[in-house]
Amino acid sequence: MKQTWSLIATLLASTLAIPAQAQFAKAEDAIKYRKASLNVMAAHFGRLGAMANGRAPYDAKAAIENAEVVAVMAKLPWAAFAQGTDKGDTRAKPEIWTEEIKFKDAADKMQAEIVKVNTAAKAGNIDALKVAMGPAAASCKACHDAFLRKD
Ligand code: ASC
Repeated sequence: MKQTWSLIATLLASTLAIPAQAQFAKAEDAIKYRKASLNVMAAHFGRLGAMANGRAPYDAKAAIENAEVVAVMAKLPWAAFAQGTDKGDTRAKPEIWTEEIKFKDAADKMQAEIVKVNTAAKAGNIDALKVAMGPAAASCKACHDAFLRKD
């Protein structure tokens, strides 16, 4: 019985470990991937921000396209914050791995705000977009303040 439990525990542990290991051969690959997805997200979020604050003309179609890219990108970085990817060319703080629930909450919060940005973009209404962009930008900043080194 003892052996069975230890076998189950071993199998479970290896199953849980599969996703990150299967996606990224090396920590460096995971770091590059999460930075790339966050950078693409930031570029498209920035274009929405420019429209929302009047630095760029409002273009309803472009707003929808940018919001859709942000929504897809917003899902990607998190699997790349696997255990063991804390060292290297990264400004990720150790708290990402010591306060995992708080980190996940911050990631979930951002994605929830991005859903609202998409709804606003699809409504074709600049005022709705402005309203949605504030909390979305705040959710980016909250996560950076807690989990991104400043150096
Ligand atoms: C952006 C961007 C971020 C957020 C953040 C909001 O456009 O690239 O990371 O907004 O600066 O405070």
